[in-house]
Amino acid sequence: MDIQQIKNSALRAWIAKIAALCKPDAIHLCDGSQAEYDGLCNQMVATGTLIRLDPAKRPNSFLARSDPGDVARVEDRTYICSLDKGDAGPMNNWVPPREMKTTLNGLFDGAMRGRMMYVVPFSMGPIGSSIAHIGVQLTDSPYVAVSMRIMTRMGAKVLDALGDGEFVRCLHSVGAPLAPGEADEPWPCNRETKYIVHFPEERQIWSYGSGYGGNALLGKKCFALRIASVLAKEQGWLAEHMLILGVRDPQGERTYVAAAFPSACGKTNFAMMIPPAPFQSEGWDVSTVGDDIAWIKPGPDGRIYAINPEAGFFGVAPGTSEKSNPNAMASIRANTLFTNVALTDDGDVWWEGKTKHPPAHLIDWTGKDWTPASGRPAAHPNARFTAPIEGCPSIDPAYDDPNGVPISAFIFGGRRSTVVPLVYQAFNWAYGVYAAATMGSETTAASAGALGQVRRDPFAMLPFCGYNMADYFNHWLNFGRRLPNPPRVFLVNWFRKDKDGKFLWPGFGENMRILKWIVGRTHGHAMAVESPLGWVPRHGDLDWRGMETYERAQFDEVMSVDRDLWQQEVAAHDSLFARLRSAAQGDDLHPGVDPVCPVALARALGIAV
Ligand code: TSX
Ligand code: MN
Repeated sequence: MDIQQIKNSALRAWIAKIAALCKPDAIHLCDGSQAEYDGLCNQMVATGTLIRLDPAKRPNSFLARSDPGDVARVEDRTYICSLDKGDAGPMNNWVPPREMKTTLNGLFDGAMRGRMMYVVPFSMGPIGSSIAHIGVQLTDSPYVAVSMRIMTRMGAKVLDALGDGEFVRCLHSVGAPLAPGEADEPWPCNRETKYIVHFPEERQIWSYGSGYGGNALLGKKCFALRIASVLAKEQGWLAEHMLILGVRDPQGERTYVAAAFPSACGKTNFAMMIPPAPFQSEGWDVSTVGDDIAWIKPGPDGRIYAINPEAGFFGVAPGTSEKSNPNAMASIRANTLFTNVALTDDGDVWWEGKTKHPPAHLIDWTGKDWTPASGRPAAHPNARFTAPIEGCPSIDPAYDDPNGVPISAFIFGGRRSTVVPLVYQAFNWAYGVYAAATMGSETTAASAGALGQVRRDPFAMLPFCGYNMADYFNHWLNFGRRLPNPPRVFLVNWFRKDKDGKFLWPGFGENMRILKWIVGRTHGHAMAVESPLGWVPRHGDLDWRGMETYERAQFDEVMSVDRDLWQQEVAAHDSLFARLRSAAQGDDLHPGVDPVCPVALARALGIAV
């Protein structure tokens, strides 16, 4: 396909402008075909960027090993460059947009020398859906181009749908221009300089220096969360870091819920959950609409409708197994791009937690020989699979429905070994917003910083909100006020432990018992009692079939709330809000913020503080 064939004149002009700046050797307009994908993968095998896995064991699948310094999102290099600093808020890095443009224009000048510039038109959401939006990514990374084909609807059909319409401009370079005749690296990137920059008013993303995941696949965190959250606030919808799942009851009625969890809480596992045997044989079923991002808009009937803007899974490999997530394992059986996992001697992949016992020999994620005695992980803890959602056995029948699916409940959760009970239902929308805003999760070995510290992650959006977090809370409060029958809000914690450090709840498929109660509550037939925190199930309000050996005392413990600990919890909530409040008050350029006061809200709700 030729650039001149593009009908959208603004797109043609932008491509020409960026090509003049970045000076690539040539331009390739991606049509999104299988032949194009195969060609790019073969080319990357030839240059050493990809290793083809054994076609019998992993058909049409590849392994990539990144630069060891380019293995995760770089939050300290991520910027929201709104015109007004107050619009970025205290949780985002900010630089005046003009100053940042000067810096970036310098970095991108000639950045694509010696490389191809790929033009990647993509739709976030079903093509033509009124909830979907279109972006175009310009990138000098073929790895990114093929990843975008898995993770989004990509190619010529998107240009047809775009017509003369608006699109989000996504510019990406690995930031490693080649001198004439210079040999390329298998994973080019810029080891010194990385910038992940959002210009919300201009609907633009400029990403420099990294080829990895959320830094480089700009449709995902950068567009579908940071830029889309700004669009959503302006236009009255929600762009959220949420999975979407459907629960089919034995009568065949499907109830959809959206759920937000911080990282390392098993979001993908929950999205693909398999109900226990007694539920299955009765006709209960859980289906997957998405595992990471939800775009949610009010419909003409007063309900709210969600789409998954993505078309694939970019999941953490370590910990994924036939035991923890059989649907994920089936999803990555073929047509999958693995990054930073270990390579087995027979051309397959392995990672920590995939099997109980590791193979006797592997090539680790850095390309070195590895044995169980090596004393280091074989896969990087943030190793990933990139796989099309079509390969997922639990894919929901409405996954591709342009109308989206109606959301009946929101679920929020974190990893808390103490304090927070297994489940409670918020008394009302405003209280649900408060509980989601004050969500916290304990750091794990996979996250940076000290182990077991509670880190506040409001709505699991802390790294992904493209504007002021206080404005975001207000947007949520307003969104619910405008709905005649807002979704019910639930809080869960699968990770409560006893005094000996043992998990009090088995989790995984057994979470179906909580999910069934949640669905029952949204339809007004499941029973509950009022507690200081919210509506909670009594033992008899949950379906225990198949789990009769779970002791009543254990349920009481996993549901228990200690008054003194909860007071400390509320004090921690208040210090989070104080951060937002002082930032708003200290910034006289931005007087419009109306911060939420948790203590006042808690008192109004009758919680002792
Ligand atoms: O994903 C998890 N979920 C949600 C599943 C639908 N994990 C894994 C989190 C790491 C990403 C969980 N881990 C869950 C959970 O519900 N619960 C736990 C804690 C746990 C771990 C092991 C056991 C029990 C609980 N093992 C036994 O009970 C034998
Ligand atoms: Mn995520």
